[in-house]
Amino acid sequence: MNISRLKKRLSGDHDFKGHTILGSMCTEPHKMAVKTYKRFLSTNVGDPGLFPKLIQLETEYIASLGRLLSNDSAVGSVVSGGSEANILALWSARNRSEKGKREVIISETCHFSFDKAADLLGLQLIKIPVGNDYKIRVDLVEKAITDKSLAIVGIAGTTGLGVCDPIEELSKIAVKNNLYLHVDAAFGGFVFPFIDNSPKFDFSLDGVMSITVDPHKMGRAVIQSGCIIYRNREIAESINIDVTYLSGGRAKNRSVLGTRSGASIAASWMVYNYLGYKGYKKNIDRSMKLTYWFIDEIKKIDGLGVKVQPESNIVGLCASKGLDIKEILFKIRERGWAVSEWPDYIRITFMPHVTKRSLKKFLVDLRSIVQS
Ligand code: 0PR
Repeated sequence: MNISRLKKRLSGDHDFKGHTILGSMCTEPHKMAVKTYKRFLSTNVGDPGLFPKLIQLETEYIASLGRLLSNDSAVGSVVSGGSEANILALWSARNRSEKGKREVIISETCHFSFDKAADLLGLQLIKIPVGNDYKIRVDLVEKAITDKSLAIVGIAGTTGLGVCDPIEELSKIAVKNNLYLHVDAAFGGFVFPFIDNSPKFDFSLDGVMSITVDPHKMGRAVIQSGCIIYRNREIAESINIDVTYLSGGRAKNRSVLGTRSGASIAASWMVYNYLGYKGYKKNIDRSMKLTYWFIDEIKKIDGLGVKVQPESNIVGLCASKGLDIKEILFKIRERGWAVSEWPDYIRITFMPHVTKRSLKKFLVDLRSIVQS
């Protein structure tokens, strides 16, 4: 067996270099991330005493993200992705709360990782409808609070449409009712801080206790890299487990996983420092330009439109005038495009690997399907 045989066996799968993936939140990692990841592939920070300098790097990286999100005393971990980070956030919220509080108020548009978290942690999600802007209805959040309420979750960059819940208002409600507020910025965490006049969603809001931010989405890092960032150490430590037998010495563990990739930390740190604020801004500016260009092109096609004016680099493509969006989806997939299916729209994500050239080809196919 050799690599070329394996490559041949796997050829035909989509890959980001082929530019056919228009519905994913992942992308081709930055070359510096890949190089760094390879170098530190065998490191396991689940045994932190073996890699004290890597742990220092993680602390530094989390602190940098904390500062980006208006918090000088942020503590957290680089974990496997947004799902793990969301589970950890609700785990901390639950461990710090009084007994009997088990309801989590959250938008109906939340990522399915919260359903997993609730199931695992014995919590109940109280799902709140969204308004015409596809954001959680704040009036209904207030009404949903009971003496069993434990936490509120706001989403900064929803999975379907990339919009930001009104976190500022959620924060006020959380403070007033003494509830834990977690913000799922798995997608938006590497988007909104780099867009001028974007909605407020970070630790500058008093109620926000933790934020999920994924380097393996718009952060240009490698899969698996997610971050859970807590407002302070006390929240982070509420899920600590003491591990006594490690080769590097006794340590506290506070992730879902035991064995944990040090390469993800090193690669995320590297790409963050390599690109810097300017690099990330350039990255998202490019994506937003493509997003708006694409919308202008869509408007020229009779019967197609967008679900909502985007706040990030995600567009919900919808149909009117008797066109059937499911039929369009089926036919566009048949032509080799990988797009994401939602009840009444197709999600297109304008990630760094997406080019104008591939979008032009996609639009040609879309036109021919709609006009046939
Ligand atoms: N929170 C939000 C808002 C998300 O959109 C996602 C995933 C998560 C949490 C969970 O993150 P992990 O998948 O890292 O655990 N959103 C992506 C989505 O559903 C996941 C994804 C990525 C799906 C690439 C497909 C794909 O090709 O779109």
